[in-house]
Amino acid sequence: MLTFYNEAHGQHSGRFEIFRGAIVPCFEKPERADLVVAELARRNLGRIVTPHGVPLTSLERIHTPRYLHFLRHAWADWLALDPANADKDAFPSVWPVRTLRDDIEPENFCARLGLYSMDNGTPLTAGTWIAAKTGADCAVNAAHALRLGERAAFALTRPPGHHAGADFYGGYCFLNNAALAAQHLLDDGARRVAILDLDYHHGNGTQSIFYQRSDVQFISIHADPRNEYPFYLGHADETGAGPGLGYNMNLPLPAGTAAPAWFAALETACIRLGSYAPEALVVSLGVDTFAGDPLSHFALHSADFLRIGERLAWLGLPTVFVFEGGYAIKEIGVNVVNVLEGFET
Ligand code: SP5
Ligand code: ZN
Repeated sequence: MLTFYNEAHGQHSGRFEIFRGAIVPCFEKPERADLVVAELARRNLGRIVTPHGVPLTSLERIHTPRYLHFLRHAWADWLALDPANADKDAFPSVWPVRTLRDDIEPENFCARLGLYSMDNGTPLTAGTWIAAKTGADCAVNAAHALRLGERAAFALTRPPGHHAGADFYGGYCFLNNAALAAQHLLDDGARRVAILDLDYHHGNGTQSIFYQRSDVQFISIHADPRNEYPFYLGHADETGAGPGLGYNMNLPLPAGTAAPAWFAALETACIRLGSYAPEALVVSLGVDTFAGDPLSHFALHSADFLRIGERLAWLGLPTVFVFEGGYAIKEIGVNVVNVLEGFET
């Protein structure tokens, strides 16, 4: 399978995140993509190429100009506050919840960090913009490869994307790579595109981007948000709104879910997908459903990832895989490449 990979991803490397009052090393780290690219090469799964840079107008198909401007200039603004910030990551400290106003963009950079983010688990670093941008390049190039005749392509990106909305970051995500790929497929002429999100966490960003639209179907299998990040979205009763009503499907599953129940949900997703009859598919490929994942509480095993790929291939659709979460470092390469190999065989 043709893979788009850009080593600039390594420039996004957070120092730490905050978990239950403790300062812990970032789970989302450069090694994740390095290990997947090494496993891809080891198993000879096809060409690994560097993407062409896409224009900012491609990103504006999904993200607001205001948010992109913020993100592009964030590091310089952070340094402008205090040159000593150079060796600190930027974290938000105040958010416009409920009765607070979000219609006026504050001038203060720390306040703008809060306006454009959803959590304090996502460090913004010196290399965040370049990494996120070249990651988005991978996603858009992978989508474009389908028009150039590939049956499938893989965007090996990080930071991941599915928690990022049109104008906010969070959950380790800054630019919504899957949404950008889906939009590019539409802009290339597809009439309907489906996004299947298999990451352990609900893809709140992707859902919110397409919630009112019928040209992109969003289906997600994930941990029940009553007890898992992102907590405030991902329930089964979220089915879309306005013209998008009926084009959003959430399949939340309880902690401890293992292969039988997970694959039953995948079957439900595939049936809904088939009835939508999309012209292409984007898979948000998180492997944090793995039993050994340090953040998660599902119990898929490495061999199960081969079966996922086989089932997806059976849909018979031109497919873009976009890398999302997965934090079990030792097995991350095998788990991701198993999906791709299962798809190809
Ligand atoms: C893309 C993606 O998978 N984002 C996930 C964001 C989850 N952020 C919350 C992390 C909570 C940390 N839990 C640590 C558990 C250690 N036992
Ligand atoms: Zn995840």
